[in-house]
Amino acid sequence: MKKILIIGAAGQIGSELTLELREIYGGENVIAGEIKEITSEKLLNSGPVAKVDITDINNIADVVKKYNVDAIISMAAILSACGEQNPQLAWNVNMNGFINVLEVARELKLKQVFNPSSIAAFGPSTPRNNTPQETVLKPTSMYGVTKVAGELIADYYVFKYGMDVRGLRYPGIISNETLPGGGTTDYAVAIYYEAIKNKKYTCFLKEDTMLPMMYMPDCLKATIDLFQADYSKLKHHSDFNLAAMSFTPAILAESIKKHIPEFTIDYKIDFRQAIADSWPRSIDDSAAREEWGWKPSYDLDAMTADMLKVLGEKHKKGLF
Ligand code: AKB
Repeated sequence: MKKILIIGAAGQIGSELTLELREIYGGENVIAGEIKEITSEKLLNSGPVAKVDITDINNIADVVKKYNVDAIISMAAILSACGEQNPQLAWNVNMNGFINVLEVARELKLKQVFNPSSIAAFGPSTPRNNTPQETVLKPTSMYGVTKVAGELIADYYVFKYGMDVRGLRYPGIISNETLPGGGTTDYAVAIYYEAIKNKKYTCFLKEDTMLPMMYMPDCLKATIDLFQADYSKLKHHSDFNLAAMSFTPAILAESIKKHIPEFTIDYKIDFRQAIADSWPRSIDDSAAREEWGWKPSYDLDAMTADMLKVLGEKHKKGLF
């Protein structure tokens, strides 16, 4: 039986992943590690919580020893837009923090480490359409730099120490439980909240900015499928391309209009456009499909229908 520590358990992905893993492994076997105070009743009532600062190696080691953890999922990160406001912080959390996780895992002989990468690992010189698994990795954002360095250091620990370290390159993730914080793809979440609340949205990316995206249920499935995959069958380890759909703000607005015809979008472009322009438009994820059977379930219209239904109910209850 695995004992899993999730670092960043109150974040956009961490909050839902923690609950999903508690369903699979049992609440007491999944420790919600978070630097902030956890306020979600669902997280507090379904299993242990621990204060974890990823930049403090002794803090991580203490929690791992206290709960007999044998796998760490490291979801704590400073995302692309925040990373450009504070590049040093992004390096410290994303890189030094991840090395802390790897070192604790090496010293305490943990069975597994999972660390997500991102489409931000690619840069302007990468082919932007159907971006291959093996390609140029020269990002221009600090977040991207930390993601490439994270992939490389993860593979180093695999080859040097024989450790089991895995990860995949998330596209923009859209969800209705916990808001993302500080990313470039965040518009694709905010637009649904605004569509329901105000029937209009002002987008910080240009209307024709095509980016790879994924709905949270597919993100959770991909994460758990790779986490549980037979390690001996994996040729890649920490850098799997992952795809579900690609769309622009204008295409997303059309999808919303099918449910809310009066919805309007306008545009006020900011610094995040430059980040988006350096990323792929679509991704070739055939290695993930071949090595661990990846297949997404949601396309844009299926996601929109579900997002508007769930958020519509939350809005009626006065939750936003
Ligand atoms: C971001 O926009 O920074 C993230 C990502 C694509 O990794 N959502």
